[in-house]
Amino acid sequence: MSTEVMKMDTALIYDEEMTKYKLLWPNPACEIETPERLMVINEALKKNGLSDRCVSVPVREATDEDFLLVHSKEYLEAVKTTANMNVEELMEFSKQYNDVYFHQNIYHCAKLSAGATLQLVDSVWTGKVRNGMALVRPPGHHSMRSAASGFCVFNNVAIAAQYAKQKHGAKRVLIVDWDVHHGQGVQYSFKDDPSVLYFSWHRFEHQKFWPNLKESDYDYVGEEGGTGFNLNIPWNKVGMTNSDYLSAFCHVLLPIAYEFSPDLVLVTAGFDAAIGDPEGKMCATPDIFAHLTHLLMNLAGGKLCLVLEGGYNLTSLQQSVCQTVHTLLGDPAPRPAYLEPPCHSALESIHCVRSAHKPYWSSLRHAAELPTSISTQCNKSEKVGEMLEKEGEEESVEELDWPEPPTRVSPPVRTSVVLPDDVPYPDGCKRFKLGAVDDGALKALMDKMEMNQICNGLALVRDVSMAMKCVVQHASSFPNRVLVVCVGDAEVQDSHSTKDGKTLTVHFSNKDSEELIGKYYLPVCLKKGWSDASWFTQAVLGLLLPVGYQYDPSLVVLARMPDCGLCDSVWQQLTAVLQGLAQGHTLVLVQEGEKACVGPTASTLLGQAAPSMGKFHAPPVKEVEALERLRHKLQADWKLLRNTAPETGGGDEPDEEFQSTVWFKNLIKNTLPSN
Ligand code: X5A
Ligand code: ZN
Repeated sequence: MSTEVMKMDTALIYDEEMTKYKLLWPNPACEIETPERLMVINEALKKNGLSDRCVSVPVREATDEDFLLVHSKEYLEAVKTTANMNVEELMEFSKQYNDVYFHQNIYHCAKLSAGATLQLVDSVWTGKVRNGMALVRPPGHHSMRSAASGFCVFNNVAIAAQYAKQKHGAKRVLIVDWDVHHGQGVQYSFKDDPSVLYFSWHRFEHQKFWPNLKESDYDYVGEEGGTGFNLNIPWNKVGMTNSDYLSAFCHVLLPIAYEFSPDLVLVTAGFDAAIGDPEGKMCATPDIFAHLTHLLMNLAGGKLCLVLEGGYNLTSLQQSVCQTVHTLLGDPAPRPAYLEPPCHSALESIHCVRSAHKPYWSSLRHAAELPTSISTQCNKSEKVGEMLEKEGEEESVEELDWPEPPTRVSPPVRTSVVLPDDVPYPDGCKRFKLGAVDDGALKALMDKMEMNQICNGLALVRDVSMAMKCVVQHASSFPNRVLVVCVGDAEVQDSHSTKDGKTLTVHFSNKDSEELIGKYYLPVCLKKGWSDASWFTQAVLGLLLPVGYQYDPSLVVLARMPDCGLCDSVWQQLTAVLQGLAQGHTLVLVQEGEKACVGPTASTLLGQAAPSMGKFHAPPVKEVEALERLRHKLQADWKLLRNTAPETGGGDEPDEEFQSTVWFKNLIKNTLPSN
């Protein structure tokens, strides 16, 4: 068993030179792509002490050979000539493409932009750092083999994916495109390539939004050998929120990404999907990027490279980038704010893409078919977008005000462990000194977590059931909520499932206890034979995580019973994703006999990436059906569990709209809705 602490550095790649080109003539479509974008990000990272905490990796110039991985020789040579053009010639040259401008210095910057991306891939792949971000201009994801497009000259991330395959032998690369525009250039590059899985969500509005392509819709799944390896979630309304994005991750991207099991993750990280952006007109707050980042950090053993794309509201842009970099560095994510139910239009899109991909991914095998009645032209009233339209305030998203994300303070102690004397202490953990492993020690540990002096903890206890009881009882003296996740067969006392909702228990066990289901007690069947990766995607990603996010606890208690039946990697993945909740305040209770899992658990609590899970088997039908019944029963109470749009005219619609309106008003009034 290796207790070696892995390198945990985060690379930051930036060069001021990339601020040295700009639009030289009037062009409303292009004026938002400014040098200030990079400048404000750089300033904000410095101001928040983030630059200093990262490893600064120098840029380089991408070579012809690098560009030719994706682009044609003719196009490359044509771009080279722009370095010697006058303004008039640059304007003429730009005209042959869509929404893009050239400048004498843009070719130079484009070489640095792609080169920075490749430097990042090199650093992460070789383990010099564990993850990182490249802050670049020009962006890349719209550019095609022989064409510039949408402010993009060369396709930085597409080049990086090819490069990772060819130079480093990467077998499977996941590209997550959370920019609000469709990266059609990336899609085209890998449309028939099953070794690159491309995921993009994007403002689409039934093809009315730029770049207005039919192939940006959910039913474009790739071609030939690459069929099933292109995932599009079209947003048909503006005003998408944190819940819509989290739903897309829990119900679409993550199950498929885990099944794909990439050995490298690249993010085309545009921040125009955040609130205040004039292009996206969406309403997700900057702190959502802390969660999106966190949720990607346990894929590919943590090998995660983010590359800047869009983002045009300078405030929202810098806040979002800071949230992202904090998370890359391992700082616990803030509690997710403003989680209202996902909107109808988002659920329609999610439903559509899940059903389109059902044939290709075993984790979607049970996904609902598309009802023939689904109206993708749904014109039901839709909260923010609709409200804005109704009030004739087309532009008001830009004037939105939102609270600045809370400052992220990491507790002085990351992981505290309470172990019997004969168990060796894992590296990097702090011994919680209080003598014996008893109730007193557990309570004191919880108090320190509550005071944010300790982030998380691990205790090896004689009787997990008893310890759990003690912990839950003690937590009831706190003002906030506790999520109890219990794995293995055990008596879970009735008192845990308090009616007031101060405790929510999710209990994975061998027993069929459907009759015990309640809003705050979720028994989930964990039969032998399905304690593997497919259990994780179905039960953890599709059920536990959405409920957990919506419940928004201030403490997570994860209890491991004897014979819990999970192998290390799955247990570690579970531990890792739960750390996105409760500001990372996780208390893990392990039964004494389960000593062997102390090391792996501690390493995950310390923020090391969880190892990839083994091979994916199709989940057992009976168990999935039971899980689906549970999800169905619960989705009235826990709306983030939904992965299909409720039938129109259904009972709870007006209520939902009411809630959204209240939420929206709260947001613009700069107040937090009470939970
Ligand atoms: C990288 C990026 C947007 C282009 C919009 C053109 N491009 N209308 O966000
Ligand atoms: Zn964009």
